[in-house]
Amino acid sequence: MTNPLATQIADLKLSNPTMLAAGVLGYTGLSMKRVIESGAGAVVTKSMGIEPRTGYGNPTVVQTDCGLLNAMGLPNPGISHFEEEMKELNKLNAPTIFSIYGFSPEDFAEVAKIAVEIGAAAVELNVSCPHVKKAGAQVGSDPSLLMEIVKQVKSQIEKPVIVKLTPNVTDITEIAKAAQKAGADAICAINTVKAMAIDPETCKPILANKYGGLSGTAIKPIGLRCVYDIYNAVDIPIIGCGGISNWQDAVEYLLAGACALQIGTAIAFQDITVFKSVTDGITNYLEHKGFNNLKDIIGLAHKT
Ligand code: RRO
Repeated sequence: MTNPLATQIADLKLSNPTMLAAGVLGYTGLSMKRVIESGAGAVVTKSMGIEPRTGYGNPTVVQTDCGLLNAMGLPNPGISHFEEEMKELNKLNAPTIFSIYGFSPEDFAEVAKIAVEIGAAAVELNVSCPHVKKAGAQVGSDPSLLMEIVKQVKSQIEKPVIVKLTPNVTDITEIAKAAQKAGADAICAINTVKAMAIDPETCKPILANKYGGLSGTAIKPIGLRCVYDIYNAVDIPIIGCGGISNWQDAVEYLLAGACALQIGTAIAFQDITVFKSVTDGITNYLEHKGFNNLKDIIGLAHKT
């Protein structure tokens, strides 16, 4: 019997559409193993670069009324140090996607090559962190620079290349089209929304970096709109990300055109059982509505 929740991104096969989003529980092999065992179809690591980075000073995270605001500043051990962590993950059936970043197209290409050498099933280019200068959203808002990054990465690896986009641009579809033109295999939308919090007592911004990225339920309508628009603009698969915390959110993203879904902040507000509750909920929805499989609902909101 075929699995109604099976989905595919280029040659990457997933047993269900849920993935661990980059940045949450993605530092160690053991934490990602737990996420896979709790039902995620794939995991994405914390973004990694060539050199280790300590990131910003504290406070790096603030809880707001409607989600989390973070400015971690890309802390990571450097890609090579991740080889050890992959020993656990390479034994499992679900793919590990490496989120990578760089300060130039050459950096991205070098990190991507190492990622694949140590076991990445795909790479996700982080061109969308809202608050690291000369990386992240600064490169992902420039279509020609983005194209050069994608081309150089594609020339180095055979595995699928996913491009994670920032919503902090005037027209996200222009960036998505540039990524497709340069050879990207998939788009992930969206990274966090640039935001801030101020403490009335100290009269100062709370985050040490002042600005951060907002994630969680507040950004779901923004992510949904981006996926809906990108679906009309490109022909490559879209991974929905932003504020997914239950099966209804997941179904909305599928209807908008996503073929897979990333979950991050909901783990902080619930726990890792969220992957199973989301997949169970999608299964029940398909049955209840008389759909055969995920393909029946991907992009369906465009046809009504
Ligand atoms: O590390 C971070 O501060 C961070 C990253 Br790399 C990102 O892509 N998005 C985000 O909200 N924070």
